[in-house]
Amino acid sequence: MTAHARTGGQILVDQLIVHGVDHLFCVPGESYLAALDALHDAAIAVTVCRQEGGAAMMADAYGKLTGRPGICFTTRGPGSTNASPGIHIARQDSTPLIMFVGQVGRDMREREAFQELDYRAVFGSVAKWATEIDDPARLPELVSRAFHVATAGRPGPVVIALPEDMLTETASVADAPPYEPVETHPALGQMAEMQKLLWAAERPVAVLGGSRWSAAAVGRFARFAERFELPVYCSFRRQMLFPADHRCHGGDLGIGPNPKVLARVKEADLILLVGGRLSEMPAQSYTLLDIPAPKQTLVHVHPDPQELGRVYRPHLAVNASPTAFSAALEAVQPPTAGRGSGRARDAHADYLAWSDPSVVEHPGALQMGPVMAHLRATLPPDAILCNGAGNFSSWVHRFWPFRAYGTQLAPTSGSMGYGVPAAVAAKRIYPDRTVVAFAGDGDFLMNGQEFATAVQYGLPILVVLLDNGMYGTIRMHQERHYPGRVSATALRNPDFAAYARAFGGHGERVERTEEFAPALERARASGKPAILHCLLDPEAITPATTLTAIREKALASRVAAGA
Ligand SMILES: Cc1ncc(C[n+]2csc(CCOP(=O)(O)OP(=O)(O)O)c2C)c(N)n1
Ligand SMILES: [Mg+2]
Repeated sequence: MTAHARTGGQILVDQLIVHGVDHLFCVPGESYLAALDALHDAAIAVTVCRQEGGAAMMADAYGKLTGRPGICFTTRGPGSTNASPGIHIARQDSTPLIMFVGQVGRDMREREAFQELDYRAVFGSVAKWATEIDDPARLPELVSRAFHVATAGRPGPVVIALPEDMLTETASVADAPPYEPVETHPALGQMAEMQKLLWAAERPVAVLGGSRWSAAAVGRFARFAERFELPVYCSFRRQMLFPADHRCHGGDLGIGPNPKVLARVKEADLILLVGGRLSEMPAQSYTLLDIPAPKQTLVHVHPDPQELGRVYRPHLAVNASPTAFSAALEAVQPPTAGRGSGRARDAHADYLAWSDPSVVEHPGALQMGPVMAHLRATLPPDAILCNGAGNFSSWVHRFWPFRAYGTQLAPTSGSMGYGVPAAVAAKRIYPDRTVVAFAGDGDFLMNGQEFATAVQYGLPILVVLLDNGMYGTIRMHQERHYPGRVSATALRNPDFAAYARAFGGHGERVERTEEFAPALERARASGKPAILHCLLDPEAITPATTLTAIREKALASRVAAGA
């Protein structure tokens, strides 16, 4: 294309179009008015949010669902620092994301001008790359680099600061070509070596995690698992990587996992770890495998060579993206004398028993077993389930069967407040899909204001808000370590159903099991964003135990220890 003079703001927005951006999330600021003006006429759906944390989490959700960088725009110091939890999530969750931040004019820098920040310093350790663009003529080059950095190897967040006067200056420069994510393919010799190891193994298992997957890659891995009769486990909050109704699906390595899953992974003689890092949570505080040399034969497949050998010394390290690796699996042959379907079948039977909602009972008039059973019976299999952090999320992780890629939005980084913004983003991207956010009473109020964004854009998300009147997770840990000494974990909550109505949504209070189904039906029929304010007995602290039982166990072990 012939270059004609454009403002920095226009060049920037033109680059977004070139790289295929169709949505972005922002809170406006006077620092990037020229970019906002260029967006006025661009074919990009802009979602204006209520807080930058919400905008950045929406961008992360976009990245998780599409594999393309989620884009957010925030203003200087207060805006960008508000966005920081979303940047941290994208880092820990390996999500491609680019945050553009307004910056003071170039002629004022280094005076600590109004809201000035040194973005390279502030975001340098959390982002994959943090930079500032001084010259509008370099926007095509540096924005192109940002898309490559965000998506290459292990994906992650990029932060780009835009001095205000750079955005209004004009330059004549050609657009960059669209970015191409760089694929890393396994070598033929490595696939042959893996086949040899798999043939020699008696109790192999697969563990799937990380990003850079796709529906096609999941399908290919499933066919490989069938041919090898391989039990497959998903990492913490990566349950959409293998269909729960597949006969080789063994469950997930989450918080409070099925003890049978841990036993099977520990007793495996070969672990095929694809895409994930087996970090603290899935590795059960790093107790699952020995560090640095696991007893099991470890075949580690990861798109970033720096992750291979970082914690665990693999027997075979394969630097490949899950998409490229899964494609190469089609050529790997199972042993001719089949291993029989016993191990995969038993693992799947363990999962089915563990995830059956009819087996749980806990104190209180509202029972989560029937609630989850009702959701399983009424929501479509491609519904997108979102959550933030807190014990409430264990109801989703254990009892919702994730059956398709692109149906789970949950922070492996354990950041509270993720569920509602993720649901807003999901519904904005896929208006025809059912989108449900699970939230705790603590979790909800971290970014619950984005419910207003759902109302503003007419996005009928459903929020199932589990209110136990406390930061229950922390109370649980308190009872374990300091039994009976409740400190800073109790919450006095608003009427969340009235909150929903005040925002222009649909709100209902659910106190008893039998009230849930009709309330859900009314919520869905309303066509509005809805909150079901569910009152959960504080004793129902996990699907497996009560608060009192945890406290008594801790007190008893103190007595036993002579404390
Ligand atoms: C942003 C953030 N702040 C604090 C924490 C620590 N934290 C983890 S879970 C939790 C409590 C969650 O409370 P709630 O949402 O009510 O869920 P519950 O555990 O009661 O089910 C807290 C404070 C966190 N993970 N993230
Ligand atoms: Mg709570």
